[in-house]
Amino acid sequence: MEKDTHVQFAKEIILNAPSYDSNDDLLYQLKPVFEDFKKNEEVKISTALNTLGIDWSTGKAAVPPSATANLFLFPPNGKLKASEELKIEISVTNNSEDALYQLRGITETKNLLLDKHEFIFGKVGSGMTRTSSKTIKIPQNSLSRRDELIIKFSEFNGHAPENIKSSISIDELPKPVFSYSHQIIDEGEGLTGNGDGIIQKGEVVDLVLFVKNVGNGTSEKNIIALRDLNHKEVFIERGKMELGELPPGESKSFKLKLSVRDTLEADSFSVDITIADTTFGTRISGKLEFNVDQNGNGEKIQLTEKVLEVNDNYTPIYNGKSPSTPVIAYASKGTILTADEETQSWYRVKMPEGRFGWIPSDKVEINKLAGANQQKALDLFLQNVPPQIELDTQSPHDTFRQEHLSLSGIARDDNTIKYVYILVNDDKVFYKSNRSASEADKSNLSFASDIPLKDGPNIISIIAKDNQDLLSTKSFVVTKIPSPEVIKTVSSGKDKS
Ligand SMILES: [Ca+2]
Ligand SMILES: [Ca+2]
Repeated sequence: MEKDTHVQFAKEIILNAPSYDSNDDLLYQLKPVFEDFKKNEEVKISTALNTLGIDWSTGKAAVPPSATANLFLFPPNGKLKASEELKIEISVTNNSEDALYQLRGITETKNLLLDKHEFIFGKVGSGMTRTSSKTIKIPQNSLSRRDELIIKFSEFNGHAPENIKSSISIDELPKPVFSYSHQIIDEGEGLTGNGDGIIQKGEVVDLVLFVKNVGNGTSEKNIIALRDLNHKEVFIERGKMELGELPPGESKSFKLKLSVRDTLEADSFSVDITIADTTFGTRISGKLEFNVDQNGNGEKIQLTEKVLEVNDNYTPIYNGKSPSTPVIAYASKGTILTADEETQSWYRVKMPEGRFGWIPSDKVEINKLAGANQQKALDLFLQNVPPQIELDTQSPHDTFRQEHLSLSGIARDDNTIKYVYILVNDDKVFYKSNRSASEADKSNLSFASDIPLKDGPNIISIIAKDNQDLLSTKSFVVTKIPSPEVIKTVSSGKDKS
């Protein structure tokens, strides 16, 4: 606190405050205090810069010196990816007889990350070249964008070199996209249940959550949150978990204990789920819904040992012995399954990781020739997959000085796209519904729009929603620079006299 310049300054004023009649008087009387303070601060700055090898002295130049400034960017051309480092190096060469004093440069750009960085050169003597550089790390989650970078100089005697400029183009990193499925298991160690895959009152079941990364980037930091369980008679063991690293195309599963009290009267309950990548901010949110069977067991379950062959393609395997339970896999024609329990109209079949599913008995034949070892692991069916958005242009952000941006692409879904809309800085500029699409076309929706741009950065977001209300967003920044102002060339005015 004592070292803080403002505190020091205030202290100085209070200690030196004389009696006064008006504010003007006070300011007049305090002038020497201000001057002293300024001088002291200048000495401090000067000393600090000196230790960095910068000469912060002042002086007069008889002849306005001429200097040339150069800008070097690394990577060259200022093109880089998010998470990489950008090096800005500026050198100033004094081509004249007299020195430049307290020379410094400052960056000016619409990309706030790169804006207002200072480059201190100090005194640049005749024929000398001084260099100053800075390295800036682009955050992993930076959106794609291209910005103009201007370096503005200032010098003690007003003899600053002319502004120099370039552009910086950042490509975003591929992002993770989550999809998920769930299943309950109501029979096994530590569980209380009848094994029919349907929740009844009084059961303690495993809730298995599957998360798959269907995006193109790895998720490193993430969180799964379960919230707003809508019944007090239901208890879920954990509300928050970390997924851990999840590369593209890979999936992970979690088991949580879920207890349903005997006193539950409702025939369903739900819990909200959010899976979010904390680096990129990509997330998927939805509801896990559970039906509670109030009638008890229904058909009697018996142990069995049978090898089954699936009759048709796309045959659903359900979580429980009811078509109202979630589908956990689809089996193709000829798939061999092993049943360990049966009722009159259902078989319970073995699934990977000690799980099980149910298939209607009229969808399979008993295969006496095949062995139980012929059952192959069935692919997990992803119950909740968000839409994918593809743009026709690779780098729509790589542009300047356009009044409009023509943007087109397609949104695709594993099931049905509801609509696509486009935001520019939170203003909706485009909307297209898929309501009139035929059954064959409902899984995709193409879009095209001429988007008006405003001066400065335009954050453009394309958002697609599917029939499960799952959202996908694709965002980038297009910076529109107004036509360059006509810079007046003013003669220096300081005549040699
Ligand atoms: Ca059950
Ligand atoms: Ca979907």
